[in-house]
Amino acid sequence: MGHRGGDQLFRVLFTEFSGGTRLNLEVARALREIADFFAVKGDRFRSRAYRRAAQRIESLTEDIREVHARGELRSIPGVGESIARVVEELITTGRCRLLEELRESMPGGIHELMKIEGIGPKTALLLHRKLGITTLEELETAVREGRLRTLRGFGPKVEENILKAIEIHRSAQRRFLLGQVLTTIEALERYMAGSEAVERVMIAGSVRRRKETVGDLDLLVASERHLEVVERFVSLPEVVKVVSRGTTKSTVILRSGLQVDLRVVDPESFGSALQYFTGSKEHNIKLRRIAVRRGWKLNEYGLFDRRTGERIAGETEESIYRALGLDYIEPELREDRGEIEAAAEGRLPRLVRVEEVRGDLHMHTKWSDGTGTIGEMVEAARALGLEYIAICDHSKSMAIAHGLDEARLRKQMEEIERLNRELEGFTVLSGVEVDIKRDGSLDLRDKVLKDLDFVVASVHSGFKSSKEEMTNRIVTALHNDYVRALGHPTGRLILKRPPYSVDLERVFEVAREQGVLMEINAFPNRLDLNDVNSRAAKEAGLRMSIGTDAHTPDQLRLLPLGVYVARRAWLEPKDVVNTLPVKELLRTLER
Ligand code: DGT
Ligand code: CA
Ligand code: CA
Ligand code: ZN
Repeated sequence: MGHRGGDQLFRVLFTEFSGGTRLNLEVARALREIADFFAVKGDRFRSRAYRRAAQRIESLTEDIREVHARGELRSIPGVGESIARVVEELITTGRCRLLEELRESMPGGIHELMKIEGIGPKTALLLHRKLGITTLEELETAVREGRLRTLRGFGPKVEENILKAIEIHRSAQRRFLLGQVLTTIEALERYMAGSEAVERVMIAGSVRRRKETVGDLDLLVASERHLEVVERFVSLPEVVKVVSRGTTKSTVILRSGLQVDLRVVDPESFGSALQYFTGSKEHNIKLRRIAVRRGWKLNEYGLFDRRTGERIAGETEESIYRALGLDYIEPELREDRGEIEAAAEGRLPRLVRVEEVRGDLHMHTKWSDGTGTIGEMVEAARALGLEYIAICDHSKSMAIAHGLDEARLRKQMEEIERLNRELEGFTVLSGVEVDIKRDGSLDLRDKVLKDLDFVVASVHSGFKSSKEEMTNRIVTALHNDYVRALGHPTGRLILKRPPYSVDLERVFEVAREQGVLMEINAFPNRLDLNDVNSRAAKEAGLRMSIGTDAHTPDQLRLLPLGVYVARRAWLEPKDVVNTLPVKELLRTLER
């Protein structure tokens, strides 16, 4: 990926999150940074122009994207032709070449320093020249060692501010994987429920919607004794900083860097507060519009008649949706992707549920790079209430993962057969995660693939290939008669590696012809296919298989993460083969 600053914008623009004002702020920040650069270069005229434009955009009440869509960027005071071009580039690509060039014209990595609130190019240059500081770490150390106060104009107050800004920068930088925060949430909810003042406690925000990454946690409590609730909240053992403390809203930072927002509401408003703080913002905006059309008002306190002030609904979420003439919309669907229209017309899907999933269709054992024996995987799966698992170890070209060749795979199949004879009410499927080679051929011969219950084929190399090459490679693999599922179909690693470029439409089309399933890989940093692509796959007539890709027995607990993706993709039980009893599953797998 490109430059860090660019990435950050890119994320704001193209992840599901797209809060309007947030984009305005990001654009303004970029313009301001450009202004700072021009100031250092002594170009006061342009510096002032960019700063003025930044101010204007920051105070816009409308999303800048909408202004752009109408072709009216130039009508914003202070936005001339060249600035309009920069803004357009930021909006449409999430990048700004001018800014990137300016950054690169600075010595070393000091543009890193300028990401800290209060450090502009001038200060950054000074820190670099006088103290040789080029990274955030070096800056932090220098402050702690008291070296900054040797410079003119840098007192203890400035130092303190810099430290604070570094901390905030770090926590704002980070989004967390959903899988990383789920245990924290359980602990949080339990801790808060332990207070007598707490009547109800629930996590809202993106976590409740089960979005793949989350910016912060939004915890909601119903209580009549707000003060006690807040006291308990800020005394959480994991808290390293109390950002703000109030009787309706408080915010803390946990040791992990995770921010938690607490809202305390009166019990009769719990439903409307839950609805409001679950979001998404886009979903809520649309909902409010429906309310307004009926002469009502919807906010975190309830649904009210605008004229009489009378309360129409609010104690439960259901009451709100019902009053608005909508079927109840599950949190995972609340992204303004057509769910409100579907709810109005009574055609929402009946989403697949975690407890309907009977088996896990992708995992590794000691035979390749896993840590558990097959027996240990069985035990862990049974403890979770599953009825079957598919063992899908790596194939031989994955040498670092001790991938299996034909002979060892045969041995493993024998072990599984023996095991199945002893097991009652549980089945182990013989599978493999066979590597798709560069030319699209598979890493194991058909002779052995044909004897397996479940063949997952995956790409593990050549991520930089062209779209055409990658598409052909995968399509060739799908034509193999024994492939049953395409493993982690886009190869992305969340917050780390973008998907490889591949024509998914074509992949879906061929998969449908060939009767191949798409995998929803439930590993926390994969979730691949993602929600949007899984929904497209369903619409292309495909079914999915969910697999944890567990490498330890404990990781079998990740299965719900895959189900959350399925739910966000509008999938019903029939769209997910893991909901089938094992006999039916095996029948379905015979192509
Ligand atoms: P995140 O934290 O970035 O993963 O995403 P969310 O959706 O949890 O966003 P967050 O934490 O900023 O806010 C939680 C929910 O509260 C959000 O989904 C909708 C609601 N909300 C927050 N701020 C606003 C706002 O300014 N307007 C409206 N309508 N709703 C808001
Ligand atoms: Ca949040
Ligand atoms: Ca929040
Ligand atoms: Zn894999």
